[in-house]
Amino acid sequence: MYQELKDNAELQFPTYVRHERVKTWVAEMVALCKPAAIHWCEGSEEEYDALNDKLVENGTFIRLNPELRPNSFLARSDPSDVARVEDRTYICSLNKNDAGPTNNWMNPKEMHDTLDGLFDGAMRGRTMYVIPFSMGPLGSHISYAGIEITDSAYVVVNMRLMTRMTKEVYDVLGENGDFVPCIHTVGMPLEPGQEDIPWPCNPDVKYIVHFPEERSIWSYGSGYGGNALLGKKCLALRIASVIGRDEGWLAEHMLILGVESPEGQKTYVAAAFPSACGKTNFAMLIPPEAMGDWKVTTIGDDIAWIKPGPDGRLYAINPEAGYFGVAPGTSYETNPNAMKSIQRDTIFTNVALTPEGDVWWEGMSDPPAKAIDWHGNEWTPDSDKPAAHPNARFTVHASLNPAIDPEWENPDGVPIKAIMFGGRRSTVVPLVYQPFNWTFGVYAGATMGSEMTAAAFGNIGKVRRDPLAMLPFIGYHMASYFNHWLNVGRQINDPPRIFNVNWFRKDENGKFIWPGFADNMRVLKWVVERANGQRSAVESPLGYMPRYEDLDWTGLDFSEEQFQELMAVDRDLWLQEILSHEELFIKLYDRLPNEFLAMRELLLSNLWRTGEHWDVGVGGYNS
Ligand code: SAT
Ligand code: MN
Repeated sequence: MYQELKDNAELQFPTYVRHERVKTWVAEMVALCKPAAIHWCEGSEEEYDALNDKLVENGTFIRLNPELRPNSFLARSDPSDVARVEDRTYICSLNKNDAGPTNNWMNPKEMHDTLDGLFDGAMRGRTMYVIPFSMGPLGSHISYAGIEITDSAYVVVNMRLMTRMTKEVYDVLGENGDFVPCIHTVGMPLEPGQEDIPWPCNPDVKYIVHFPEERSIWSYGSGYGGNALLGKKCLALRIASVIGRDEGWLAEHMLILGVESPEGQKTYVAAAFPSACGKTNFAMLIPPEAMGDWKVTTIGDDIAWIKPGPDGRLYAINPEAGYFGVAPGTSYETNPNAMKSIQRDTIFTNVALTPEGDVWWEGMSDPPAKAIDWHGNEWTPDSDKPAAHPNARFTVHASLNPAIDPEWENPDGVPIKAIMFGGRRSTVVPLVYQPFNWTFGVYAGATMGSEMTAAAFGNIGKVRRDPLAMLPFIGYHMASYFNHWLNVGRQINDPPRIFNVNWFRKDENGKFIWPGFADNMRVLKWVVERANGQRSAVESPLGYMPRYEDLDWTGLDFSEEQFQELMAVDRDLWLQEILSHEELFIKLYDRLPNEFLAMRELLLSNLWRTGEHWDVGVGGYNS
């Protein structure tokens, strides 16, 4: 339903909106933002097509060649608006310490005053869209509804691919169901007669704000990704982590995949890796043919909501309905399923345009002789700048993934048997180990880290601790979050087995030792069999480890010496590693679980017991 709002026109509500709080809130936002029109989104295909046409007309979208990429579009953002802005992201809890030392905080009242000022008239000359969406299958007891108000049509069409956006959400809400109000503006009102630009945003002022007690989200000034598609990181992680803390479940930055053995045994695994560690690739992995009839299917590639079930196991859903994947580096070699998913009905942002009207990015294939880069300028392979922005993205509905798991929309979720943690570490951390129990596993997750690769972070090679890959996404005190994980473990009698992996260890010449990608299936197979109690292991100082003969090497030439090098535990390096865990713990001291200090002591005692250099070939007891 569409209504122009000239001269104090009275706001009309669609008949299907029967929820008083929704009506009052939308009316308040109209009064504050002063849009020229309001569009109540319903989620239909006609609506989607019409908005895409409008975006093409406005110059935001370029329609790609329909023969090469049917019903697909390219958007180029403002060069200042290309990624999440962590330094402009706030958790405004009443009590500063509830946000903890890893989050930006401002007093909620002060922040509301600031935002009221910024949002006053922020949508002048624009249409306000009201987007009803469900994170998770509609009506599932694990799902949660949100309503996003935005003045960006680009956000609407992306939300339609990334969430269940439908007016049926209002039926689920009824007259007083719970929802998370999300308000977003690009922060660029149009004065009378002012022409719009393809990517409106506010280059100077940005705020991504969460009010955990109110369970509301306010976002100002950016139109890009997680800053603007508020169902994703803002709702499904930051606000949901608070709801999960209060209600006894987990909102995690994890992919979920299914593994089917040649015998037909199905096992579900969740995994947390920091950004730029190949989560989407792992979620869509195609096992090496030589290993036989193993299958990997995708439930989700970024976020998992995990709840204890009545049988004492943990069940997970993917709250999202689509993928917002990094394009550069995606190819038929690295991720064939992703390439097949984006052949049609896809929105590309900040990739290059070929002369044929198709897309290209670094790492996709041999470069085209010429292209138009993400700035809209002519580009050739001789250019010294990349054709696609390194954070260029594709947005596509999950149903187009050829490896989608048949249970991906099961409202009860899937039972999680194993949880994997991993970072990008060129030394120290072995290819795979299984911490001794849930508590050790939570410690491993809490202390995971990645070496910084982007020069922008400074200190290339320094380890950035990214606990459970949630550093930018936890909505409360990080150490309370560790306690919450320990608590969840106490409430289930058959917790998933936890594993730590590192695909990125290098040899003394700086070369990756592990081939990665499809061959990660070899590790995944061990993980799954171990979680199902079908494999013995060796006890290392860090946890249980596979011996060389425990991994399936069919079709891969990988020597026992190489394996030893990948798995070795060097005591002196681990002593430094544990010292650097301390740096994190000291920061989180006031709420740190006592157990973590005991874990540290046990790790130290193990390392001293097993000697200077522990190696899986010589080591340990079997168990
Ligand atoms: O922009 S998103 O937050 O959706 C993706 C990311 O930066 O991790
Ligand atoms: Mn992510």
